[in-house]
Amino acid sequence: MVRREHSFKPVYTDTPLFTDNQDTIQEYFDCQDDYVPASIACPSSILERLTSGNFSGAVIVWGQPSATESSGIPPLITLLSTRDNGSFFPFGVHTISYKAVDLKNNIDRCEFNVTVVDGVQPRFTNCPLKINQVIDNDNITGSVLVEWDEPTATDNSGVHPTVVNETPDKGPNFTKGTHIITYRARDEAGNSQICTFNVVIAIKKSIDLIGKVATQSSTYRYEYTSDKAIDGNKDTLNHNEMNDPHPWWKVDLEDKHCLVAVTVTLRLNCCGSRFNAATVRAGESFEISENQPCGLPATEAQSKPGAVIVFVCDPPVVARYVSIDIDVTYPSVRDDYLLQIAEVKVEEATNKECE
Ligand SMILES: [Ca+2]
Ligand SMILES: [Ca+2]
Repeated sequence: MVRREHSFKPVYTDTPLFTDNQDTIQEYFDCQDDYVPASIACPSSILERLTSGNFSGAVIVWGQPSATESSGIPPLITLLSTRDNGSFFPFGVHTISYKAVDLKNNIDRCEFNVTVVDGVQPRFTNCPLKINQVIDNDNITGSVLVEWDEPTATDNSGVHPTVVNETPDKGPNFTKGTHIITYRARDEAGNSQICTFNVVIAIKKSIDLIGKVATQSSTYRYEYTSDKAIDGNKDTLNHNEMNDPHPWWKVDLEDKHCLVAVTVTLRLNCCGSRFNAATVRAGESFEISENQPCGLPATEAQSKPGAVIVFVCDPPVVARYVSIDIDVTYPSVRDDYLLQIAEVKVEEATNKECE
């Protein structure tokens, strides 16, 4: 039996280095005074949280691990992980490990974590704008169908976020008032973004136009004055002069109203096509050209004798004046264009959707 007393550290080897008198293996140590085998120290774990940009991970750089042993010859350091220092790391936790091997094939290992966190909110690619709807004053259900395109969203992670409506869904049960609709998109990391819009339901009612002051660009004959378009009688009508270069008709509502629709009933028995390209305007200006159109100009298909044509003001418009004029520059306008209107109906909202 060999007994040694030294201040060295043992190093394990594959074969016995010596035996005792009975050929019994007693020690497997290669004993070298003051030799300290390889020792490696990894950098601290890294936490990277993205808060902006459209990236699904991040490029991560860390400091090289340090390794020592007592001979003064640096151990060989090898990266054991598949991801390199300075490479792209997708969101998640990645364990990085190294080993150090010294001249005597002593091995030491170390590891640390690289964690990349998605802190970027999803982004809505479409979110409806304010929706205005009107229901008639005499609607017995008091509700109206409202529909919209489903909002959609994307996320920097490349994974589609979940999109959930947290408020009333589209459908037939919208009652008067302002309804705030909120959709929420949430990514896998829990970041969320909202899409919100208002659905404003107005109860519409007609403004009594009888007795209001109406004017027009020209009058064909005395029985076709401007007031005939608002006298409550569909057998009477206004009528501009033939060859009026820009026929128009206008009514003064006397006060400002929040208008949602203007309905025009054409002369019953004749000449509907003359109304083609007629434009309804509403606004606060006495000059009709300064007011915004409600809806699109009348089409040839709409312009029939006795036709009832609805011009929707969407969004509702604050107006004191409502006018109708022919856009004489319209490509399909006829040579004999002029206004022959049996009745005009103007409808306003009763709540505050003009605000
Ligand atoms: Ca995200
Ligand atoms: Ca009339």
